[in-house]
Amino acid sequence: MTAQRNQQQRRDDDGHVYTLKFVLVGDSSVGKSQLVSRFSKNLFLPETSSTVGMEFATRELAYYGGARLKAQVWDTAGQERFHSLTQAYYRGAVGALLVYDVTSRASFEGARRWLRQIRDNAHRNIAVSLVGNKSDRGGGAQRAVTTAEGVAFAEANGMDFVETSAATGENVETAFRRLIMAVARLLPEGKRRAAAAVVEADAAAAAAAATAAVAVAGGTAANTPQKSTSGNSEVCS
Ligand SMILES: Nc1nc2c(ncn2[C@@H]2O[C@H](COP(=O)(O)OP(=O)(O)OP(=O)(O)O)[C@@H](O)[C@H]2O)c(=O)[nH]1
Ligand SMILES: [Mg+2]
Repeated sequence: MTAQRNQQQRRDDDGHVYTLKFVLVGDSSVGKSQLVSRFSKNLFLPETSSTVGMEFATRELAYYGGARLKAQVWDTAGQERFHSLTQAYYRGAVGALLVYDVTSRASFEGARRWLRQIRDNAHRNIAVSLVGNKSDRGGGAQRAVTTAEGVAFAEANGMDFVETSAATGENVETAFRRLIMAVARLLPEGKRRAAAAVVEADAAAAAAAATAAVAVAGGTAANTPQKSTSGNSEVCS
């Protein structure tokens, strides 16, 4: 892209940044933080510790007709002791990823409770997608929840459904992008076009992310708080 076009783009962008807030919910250890890490930085850090409080990462997704779209993805603790934070967490959220672990029956049962909490605390128009994470472990005896059960639960509650692996990257882009599209359908025309571009813009990048090998940054990160793990993520606790 020429310098002239870059300049033009910067001018066009002025005042046209659409920030959409998304939240992740689900039991502790289902992989919420790893999904955010995969989506925002294409990284998987196998030994990270449980989230304390809440934090968010942002990722800018597309340019379209002078509009920029920023996904602000909020991640919170699945642990019970942090549940008093919930109202602030849901405020302004336009989409939610409801995550369970396909190798944990308890986390799938827990998803019902999380869905109730979304319905009780979030805006009534929030788009909710059900995500069965750790599909890389779902091929054998470790699987505790079938794909059909995930589909049935999602259909019964008007949710999109996808199985993902934060470890391999499989379907992580798809999960976020489909949720963004679901939200975009509820937005005014200008924002809708911007969000539509998200899906079209860098399909190649999405495919690359989906097949990316497990990336381990700087060896193991045991006992490292998950806050501020990249330049483009921000912390709010
Ligand atoms: N095999 C596999 N392991 C995963 C995957 N996603 C996360 N994990 C592992 O599962 C554990 C929990 O992941 P986290 O992302 O910290 O879970 P969380 O949902 O954020 O948990 P809380 O912060 O306690 O609510 C970690 O050991 C991760 O490495 C995945 O897709 N596949
Ligand atoms: Mg976490």
